[in-house]
Amino acid sequence: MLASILFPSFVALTALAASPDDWRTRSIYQLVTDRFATPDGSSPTCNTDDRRYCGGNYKGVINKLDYIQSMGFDAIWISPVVANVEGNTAYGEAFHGYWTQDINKLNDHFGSADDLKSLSDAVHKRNMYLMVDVVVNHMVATSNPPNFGSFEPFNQQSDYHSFCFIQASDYDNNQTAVEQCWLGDENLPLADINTEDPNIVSTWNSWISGLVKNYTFDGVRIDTVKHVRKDFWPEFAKSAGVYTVGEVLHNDTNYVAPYTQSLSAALDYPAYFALTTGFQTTNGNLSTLAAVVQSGQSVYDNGEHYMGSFLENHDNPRFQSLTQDQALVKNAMTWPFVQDGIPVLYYGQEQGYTGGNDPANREALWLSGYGEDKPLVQHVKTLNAARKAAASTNKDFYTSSLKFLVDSTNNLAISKPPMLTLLTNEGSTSTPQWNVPNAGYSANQELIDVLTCTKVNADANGGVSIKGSGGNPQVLLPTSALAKGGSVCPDAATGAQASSARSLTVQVLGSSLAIVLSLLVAFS
Ligand code: ABC
Ligand code: CA
Repeated sequence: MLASILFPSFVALTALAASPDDWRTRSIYQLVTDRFATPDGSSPTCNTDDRRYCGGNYKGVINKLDYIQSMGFDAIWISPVVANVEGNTAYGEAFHGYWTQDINKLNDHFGSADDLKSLSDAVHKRNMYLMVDVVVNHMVATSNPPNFGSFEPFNQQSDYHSFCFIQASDYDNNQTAVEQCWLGDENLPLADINTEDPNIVSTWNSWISGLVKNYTFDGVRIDTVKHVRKDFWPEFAKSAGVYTVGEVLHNDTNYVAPYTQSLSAALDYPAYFALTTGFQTTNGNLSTLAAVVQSGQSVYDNGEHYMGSFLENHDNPRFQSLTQDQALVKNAMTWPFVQDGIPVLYYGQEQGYTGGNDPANREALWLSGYGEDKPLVQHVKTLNAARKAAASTNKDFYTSSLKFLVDSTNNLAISKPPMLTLLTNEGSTSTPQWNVPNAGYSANQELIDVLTCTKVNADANGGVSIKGSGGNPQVLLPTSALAKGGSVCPDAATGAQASSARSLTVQVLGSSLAIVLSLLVAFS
């Protein structure tokens, strides 16, 4: 009896819609559903050049949740889930999920509706979040003109903007063309949906509301946001009812900014461009990254908070196809975990994958063997843990905005108390030097670089002056911010014992008790 009362109340608690504030404490693992894990743990060959389905699916993801969670991720972004065009096209099969044909059916290459619900349940049981990827801008056509009758539900020519391809020159000076002409090319046009039509708008709004509820998604990544008129988005986001993060593929913060007013946030493409160019060679300029981020802090609706911060994704060459200097790689990888927004790591980065442009950057992860002893897996694990440790000692960690205390061509010092991150693009043969006179620590405070567990003391004024080695980044935290017996530098940690597991149990029992009590009151 008691159990039957407790259990549904717990389920109801975890099913509360996740807001931007809920997401800001999270760390997201982006995966390509077809390429992450097979259901039976087998390792079929997967030649990225073939652009074919390779056999990953929802069951595979469920079986590998330990791998994701043990790196410290507490949210997952999966590929679009709806039914796509079947068979081979000019650019292969729709294994990535972006080639919609029917918005009311699922892509059964990834599993059944029940499989997707099982994934959602399995993710929630671990207190993780699930983010779905959605496309409202277009349907895929295998001919031009398209066979409009093959689309569901938008099966009339009048449901689409009249045909024209977006031209490269439109991107800078013709926003109407960006919104109303078509993506794709003659080989595979992306038929551009008439998102000005009120019936289509209301279909999309009820569709997203239903999708999120049906599978209990906690967040939505929205594709091709800049290709749909801006005033389409507020109602759509509201109908989703959860955190929404938009893909606005542009390098200018001022171009991206307006979209942060109607969606919870955007993927931080402007910072991405500065990040990759800043770290891909020893000649990059890190002060550009600082300038772009400072601009974002002032022009985005919530500053850089809630933005999705990433180094890699499925549309761009992997960072290790640009450089394999491991010091540069570690520095660049550190950024998303030490800034104001939400870190997003693209699957495979932790395994050192080196694929270039689409389709080479969509390698099967099973070919890596999911080794957890790899240096970059350890790097990611430490960064996730450091972020959580910083937040657990400073309740304002997530809500406060970072400051660049050093922003030179080759060195950055990023303060997000109690964390101080030192980055350099001088490369693995360098011995970088950071002088940060006003780091904000107390006099002689004992600090530790969590990446190497090397201790250092702040000076009498709370500043730090540090000579690094091997061009490596440093992430400094007070030793008192690390829990004794925790996962980060346990031998040096002086902070209180980790208690999160215990406090979660107390919370759950507490809320269950409250519900039992209110039931008793209701029935008395
Ligand atoms: C397929 C093949 C490719 C082939 C291509 C022609 O067709 O796989 O090998 O080259 C999906 C699939 C892709 C597929 C496409 C088209 O569909 O995943 O494999 O490519 O069939 C989103 C998704 C993406 C998805 C789609 C379509 C959209 O993340 O995975 O692709 O649903 C534009 C869109 C952007 C879109 C991206 C792929 O294309 O805006 O939403 N991504 C400029 C433009 C951008 C443009 C970008 C790339 O080029 O401004 O709008 O993105 O074409 C900066 C500037 C930017 C500039 C960049 C390159 O430089 O500030 O403006 O971007 O400095
Ligand atoms: Ca459009």
